[in-house]
Amino acid sequence: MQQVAADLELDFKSEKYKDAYSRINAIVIEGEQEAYENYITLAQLLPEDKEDLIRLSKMESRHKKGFEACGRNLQVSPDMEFAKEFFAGLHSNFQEAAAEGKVVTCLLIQSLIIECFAIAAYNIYIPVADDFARKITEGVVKDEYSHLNFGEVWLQKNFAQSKAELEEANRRNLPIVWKMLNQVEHDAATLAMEKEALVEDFMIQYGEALSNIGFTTRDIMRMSAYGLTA
Ligand code: Y39
Ligand code: FE
Ligand code: FE
Repeated sequence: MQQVAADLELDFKSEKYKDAYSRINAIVIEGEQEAYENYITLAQLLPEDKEDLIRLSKMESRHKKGFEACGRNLQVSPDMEFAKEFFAGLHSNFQEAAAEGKVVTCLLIQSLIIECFAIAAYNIYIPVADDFARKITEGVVKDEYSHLNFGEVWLQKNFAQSKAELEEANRRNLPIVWKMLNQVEHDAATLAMEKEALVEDFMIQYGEALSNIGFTTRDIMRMSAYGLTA
């Protein structure tokens, strides 16, 4: 067994671990599936970037297969119903934005918020994962940085005309992320993933992304405060 997991006395075969894993694993599988669909939708909205976006969507479907294998490896069946419900808020906001052609909102939801959430979760999971899942997750997280980068580059190029829509989309979607984190806090802790560490990593990634796009420190402080009390 890997050292960190051994020190924490994580028992990947225990009923308690597997029960929590049935929800966290499902969230990740559902998240990867939604990310796959979201990049296909974005490819339709951004014909100029179609090739890149289809490439990202294929990466997401590979990630999904990898995490399905992680569940099977621990003999856990993912609670997909729970996971669908977990993503419902971000899912419907993305769908609504896509239907209105609001590509900036779609990019904020998928390429900034969801990617930063994934990066934080995978970074925190890697040191406490079982050997099989750790290798898979290490490969996946590298891809997620490239997905975040796609959103940053596009939004940075189009910053002036996107700024107001980004602020509004942040205001509407960031509180949903805090609610999602609160909902999984207990299960994440069972996997030795602490909520404080997840919040910290998320805020670092998201704040850096907003800065790369062109927001000032002052903007970032104001935008980050939304929904912290959710
Ligand atoms: O872009 C992506 O691949 C993102 C869809 C994946 C999201 C994974 C969401 C992880 C949240 C897990 C929370 C565990 C505490
Ligand atoms: Fe992914
Ligand atoms: Fe991704």
